[in-house]
Amino acid sequence: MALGFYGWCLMISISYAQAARPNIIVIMSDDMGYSDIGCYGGEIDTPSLDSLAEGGLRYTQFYNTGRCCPTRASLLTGLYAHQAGIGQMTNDAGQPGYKGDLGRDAMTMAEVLKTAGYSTYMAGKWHVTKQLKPDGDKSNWPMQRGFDKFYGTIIGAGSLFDPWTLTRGNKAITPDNDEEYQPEQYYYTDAISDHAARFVREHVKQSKEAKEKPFFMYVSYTAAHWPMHALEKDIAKYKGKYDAGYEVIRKARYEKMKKLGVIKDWPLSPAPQAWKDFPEKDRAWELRCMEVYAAMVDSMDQGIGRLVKSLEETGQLDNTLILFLQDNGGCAEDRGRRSLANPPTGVKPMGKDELQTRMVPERSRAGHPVLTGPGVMPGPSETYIAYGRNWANVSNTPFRQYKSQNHEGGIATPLIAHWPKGISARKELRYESNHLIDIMATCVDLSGASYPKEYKGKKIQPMEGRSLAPSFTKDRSEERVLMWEHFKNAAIQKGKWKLVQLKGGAWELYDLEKDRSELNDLAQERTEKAKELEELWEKHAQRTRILPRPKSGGRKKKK
Ligand SMILES: [Ca+2]
Repeated sequence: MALGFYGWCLMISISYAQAARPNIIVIMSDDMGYSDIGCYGGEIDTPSLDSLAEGGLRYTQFYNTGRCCPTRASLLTGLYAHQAGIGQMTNDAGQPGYKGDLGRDAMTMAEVLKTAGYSTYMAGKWHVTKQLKPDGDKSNWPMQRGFDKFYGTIIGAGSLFDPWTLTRGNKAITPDNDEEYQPEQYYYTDAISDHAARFVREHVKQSKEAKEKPFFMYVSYTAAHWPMHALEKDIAKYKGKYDAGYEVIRKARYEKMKKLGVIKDWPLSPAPQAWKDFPEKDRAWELRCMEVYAAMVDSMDQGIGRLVKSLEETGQLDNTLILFLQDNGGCAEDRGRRSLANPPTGVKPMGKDELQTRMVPERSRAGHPVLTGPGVMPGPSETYIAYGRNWANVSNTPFRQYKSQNHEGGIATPLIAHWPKGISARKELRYESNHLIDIMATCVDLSGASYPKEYKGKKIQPMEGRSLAPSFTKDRSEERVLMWEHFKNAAIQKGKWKLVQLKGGAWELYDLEKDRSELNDLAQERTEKAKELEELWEKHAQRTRILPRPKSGGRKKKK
């Protein structure tokens, strides 16, 4: 059939539009503070991320939800976490916002981008379902929620040498029995990076038709979530780096951040403990915790470097939007910071096919007991230790509070955007306020997808966010309203004002332009503003399924 002139024009414009659509890669790390990576002020060596920032944009006011699973639910769906069904953890706490399983009236970015012809890949941590059993219901696992390929973990935490719920596609595997991936030494961060790079190479090796499709990839690291597990070669690089103690490192970061422009001249929030007050006998152990933490971040950055190289070598880098962000702030949890009362005895090596069934293993695959507490030097698989509150405070420089809370220390994250073909800015900063909900809107915008109203017979909630694309050129001035809630930590931001409460306590009011460290509470001074924001929070809380809250409080008993 002859196409005629207009037919040809249409063909050309369609193929141009398709060729112009970028690949999209969202990289997220786990339990890291706003100041950890080099281009946001940290002393940790992150040349790959720094180079992405040099070639693109850094957003200085981007927000997550403050905790692993709600952040992933929000990121994947473009909704607030409660709307996606995961306001707290991945257990069913009863109310609609707290089902602990990704809702069916929400779509993942992979599902939406597939409707626009994208190939979809994922490597890393899923953590948006309560269904963990390898022989159970997998309807909310990555392969059933829009991904063509998946390598990673279904649950939120575990050993980095023997991850709990390690899965390829839909199949439970162990580091020892996975025929497709047998590195010299298994380390989860490397495994995630290697699979991300492999998916890129496999994508371009496909048939010509398949290769011309753009792809979406979600790379969800567990670095640097506890336990402090890293490879000795990476830890060695940081030996002695933190010997000066918390205050010196924190001050150096603070000054560097101001110089970089990622913070303004806000005061430095107080620290929970001075270095001189930390017990001298345990200082070598405390330093080692931070050295391993830095090594975990370093190793992730090396992996991101390998991913970028795979894009370069396959000619994909120029038309790939890479976004890097963190899922919540530095983590003050004290997991593994006390010695075991009864260390396991008589443990045996694990068989090749024996699945890891614990978040905290009692033995390594080689058959050594897993130990915790001061004196047990973290790093290897036979240890399970968090880096603790004091280092988390350093990670969160200059902000207050930690992971799971809605003060800036809990919810502020770097966001790096790199896309040579689509972002002409180089090494620029953006100061406007954005949130996880905006990533879906950005994907829809750039892919040309039309966001469905219905999917698989279910009505789909509309997206909450706005596309980042206009900010690729310059900051926008529109006044935004953003919401947070997690275990009765709550906040609302409207323009420069933020109302925030800790565990259901009194509302505090801050002027974020002058005081993003949240040290000067204006709630008593500006009562009308506080009241206005509180009413707005209540209104949005009804709409976004924060309310009604679970009757039980919703916490699952510790295993
Ligand atoms: Ca996390």
